[in-house]
Amino acid sequence: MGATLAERVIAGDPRAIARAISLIEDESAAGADLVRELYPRTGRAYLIGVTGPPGAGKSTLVDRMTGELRQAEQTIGIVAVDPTSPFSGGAILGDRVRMAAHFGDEGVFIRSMATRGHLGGLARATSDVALVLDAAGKDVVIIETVGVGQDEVDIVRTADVSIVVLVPGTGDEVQALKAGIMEIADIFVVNKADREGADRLAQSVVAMLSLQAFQPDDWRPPILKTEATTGAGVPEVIAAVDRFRAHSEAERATRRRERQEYRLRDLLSHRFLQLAEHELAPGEFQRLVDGIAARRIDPYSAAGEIINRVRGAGPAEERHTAGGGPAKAVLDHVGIAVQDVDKSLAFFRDALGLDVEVPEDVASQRVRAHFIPVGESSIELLEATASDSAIAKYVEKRGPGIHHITLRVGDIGAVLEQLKARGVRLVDQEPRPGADGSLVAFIHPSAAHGVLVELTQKGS
Ligand SMILES: Nc1nc2c(ncn2[C@@H]2O[C@H](COP(=O)(O)OP(=O)(O)OP(=O)(O)O)[C@@H](O)[C@H]2O)c(=O)[nH]1
Ligand SMILES: [Mg+2]
Repeated sequence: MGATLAERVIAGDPRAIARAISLIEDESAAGADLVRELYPRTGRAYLIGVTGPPGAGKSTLVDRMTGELRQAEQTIGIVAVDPTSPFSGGAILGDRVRMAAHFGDEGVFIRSMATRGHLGGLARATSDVALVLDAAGKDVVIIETVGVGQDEVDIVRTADVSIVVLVPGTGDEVQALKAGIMEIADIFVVNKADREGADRLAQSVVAMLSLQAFQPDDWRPPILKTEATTGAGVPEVIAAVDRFRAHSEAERATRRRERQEYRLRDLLSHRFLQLAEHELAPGEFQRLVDGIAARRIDPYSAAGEIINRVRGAGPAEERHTAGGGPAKAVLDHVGIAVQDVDKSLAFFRDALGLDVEVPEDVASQRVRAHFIPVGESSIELLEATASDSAIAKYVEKRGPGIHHITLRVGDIGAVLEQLKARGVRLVDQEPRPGADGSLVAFIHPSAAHGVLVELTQKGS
């Protein structure tokens, strides 16, 4: 008694599995907690992805494959992603009927998932469901998706083996090629081989593959003909999966790592969006969208503004100047105009004991520059190499000394806008390209109490 949901899932209890999947589909916090608990118990199941055009016979094939695998005493979890499109509005019911053969078989767990309601998080929800089935001890997890959207294709692409199901005579061949699912196939299945055109379709796949250069050790995707309704050709599909599994043993870790990376990125973008929505005032996101529609702001600046807002709400030590204003800047460097870079380098090295690296001069705009790192910031020594350079004029007029300070900001465009709104006199009205992909702009010394202030935004 008193076993947790995770424990019951791990024990393979079908009702617990169903409950766990519902939690995940609801995108509830409980679902995330559950995945956290189950994750250490995953990684054992072999993940088979099956995709192809609507109505290609994927579910029928999966059903037949399940029958074969059950004979080999493998336990199976099936996730059928239903696009709820006009093509297959009845697919959930259809899947249930077709899968009825396995009804009551404890070794098979079948679940249909709707694409709708996941707000682009379909891949995430599907992988989490696959994790549940993996943790529940299923030997093989099969995911069926219709190969029409990027999400659906990605789900299958990152499986341990990807099966692309094609069907003759419907013009689907071309459609499938367009959907970009051809290049993800480890195994091609031409289903409905009883129909006319199956051989021609198989030939066109052969022709397509012959355009690719395969090394002798490379896996060359086989093209298998099946008649899923009768089961003809299905044992050959299972045999091909076995061969691929043996062949790709070494690469499987890489493939799985790719899958984890994809998941992490997907989760991160999802969570970042949530965070951004949380940081913005109600209706603000929509106002930004309105602004973009009305050409008041461009999408890049709008995104930049949102990112700044989220950054401003970051860890406490970064928060003291929340709001993304100019004060959020950090000191990048202090520029000192000198008569002779080498002599002043020697001073900073010998007298102050700073680590002066081998001088790596930046020669531009008629100056020689050398940076000395000091903690998070640095000192930039500037020597004029032409008598008409700004540095030469500065030294002539004022003697050597501090020439400018450079503040690093997150979004230089936004900072300039704020300064303009305050009527601050600027040397540069718009950011201009600096070194290493950075953007720079100067504030006029008359506005900054006699100091020439350079703003910079690091290149990404
Ligand atoms: N003639 C013939 N019909 C088949 C074959 N395989 C499947 N079908 C039929 O094709 C129809 C669609 O099969 P499904 O298995 O639902 O196809 P699906 O690809 O899962 O469909 P969606 O999930 O809706 O995209 C059904 O009526 C099947 O009976 C086959 O090999 N030959
Ligand atoms: Mg189906």
